[in-house]
Amino acid sequence: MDRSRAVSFTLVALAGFGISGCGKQEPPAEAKQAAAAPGISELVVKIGHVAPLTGNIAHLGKDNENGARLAVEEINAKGVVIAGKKLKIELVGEDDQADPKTGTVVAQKLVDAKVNGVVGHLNSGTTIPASKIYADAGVPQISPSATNPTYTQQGFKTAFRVMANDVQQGKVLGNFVARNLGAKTVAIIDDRTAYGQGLADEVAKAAQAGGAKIVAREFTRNDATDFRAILTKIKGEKPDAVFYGGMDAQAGPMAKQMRQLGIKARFMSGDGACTPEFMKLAGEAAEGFYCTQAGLPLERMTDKTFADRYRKRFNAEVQIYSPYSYDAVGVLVDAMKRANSVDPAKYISELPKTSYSGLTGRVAFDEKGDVKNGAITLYETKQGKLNVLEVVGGSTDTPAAQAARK
Ligand code: ABU
Repeated sequence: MDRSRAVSFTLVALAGFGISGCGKQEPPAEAKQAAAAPGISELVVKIGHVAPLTGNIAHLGKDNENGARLAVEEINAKGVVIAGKKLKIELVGEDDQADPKTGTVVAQKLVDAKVNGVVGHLNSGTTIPASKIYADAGVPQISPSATNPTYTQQGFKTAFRVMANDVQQGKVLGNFVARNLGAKTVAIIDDRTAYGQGLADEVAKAAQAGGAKIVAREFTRNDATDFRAILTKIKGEKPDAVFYGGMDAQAGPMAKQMRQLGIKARFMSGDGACTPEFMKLAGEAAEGFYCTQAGLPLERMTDKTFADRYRKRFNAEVQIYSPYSYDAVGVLVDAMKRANSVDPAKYISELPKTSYSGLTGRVAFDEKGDVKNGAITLYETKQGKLNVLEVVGGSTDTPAAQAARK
């Protein structure tokens, strides 16, 4: 049986279930759909989405889910046909609370629910352990935001990522602090997560290669709010720059506490803190902050109407990763279309051949499942705004090039 459980319901099939009155019952929700669309043959596909929807980065998790939901709604409205049936995608959302253990629990829940593919998770610390569960079950997974390189280095045929990784991001940050800012001494703090610690290590390597000295290496937690003890230690080292590997929920208050303690060093972070939420939490202390995003700036993406459609649908602004979760859904459906099947066992072989014209540019994967030509954008905060300083790498896909391919 097609493991997709993307059961195609026709009235005849539905009547068949009704008449027999025995055997395996299909889920009532699917039956209801078929009943609501008499005569229309639908192919119901479940796409799982996982991110923290509670806790101190729920704003980012909700943004990821919104991006995936918008893609699902638009694809459903378009009426995509696969194997002669109209695709009806159901988004199955789960909350992993940014916790690695919960991440594996909800991953197993999605596998048990027979999802056809997964977009997620948000955090590297949840994405990496969950990826083994999806790999064992043969369920394709695309993370829109987990940047730790390990995710795609485990040899899983099911693991893909649609944004650049922390080796690329760390090089840009480390190079910038040492060569462009001319920092001779750098203090580094991380939150001991797979993302925060991994990125901090990459930044340290690149900064040292650029001639800077790492004068302090401290760590905190991803639920901490008070950083004054480690910042006081760092102040004694008088670093030219402080880099934080972690998320906006910590980076915001950390920026404020640095300034309160009179630390004049430049403050930097990666994509997890390169967000509107950081700006809100840090307030005036955000001024002079440098950060990177592991992708293109929103205004340089291929579809300039995305932010408006998002705002209209969710009454909220794009945070950071929703364009990538939007594209991740598109990439899964594109592979299903080319395979003419929603069965993971059949469409998975199409994913490595992907050449998808997405909102975030051209999506194609290297042999590990990492996006090819991932961009890194470097930002500086000036007058209360995150301003683009430089875009390094990235695939460009202009509207003209897209039109030419149609
Ligand atoms: N990329 C930063 C946030 C997600 C993560 O990799 O943990």
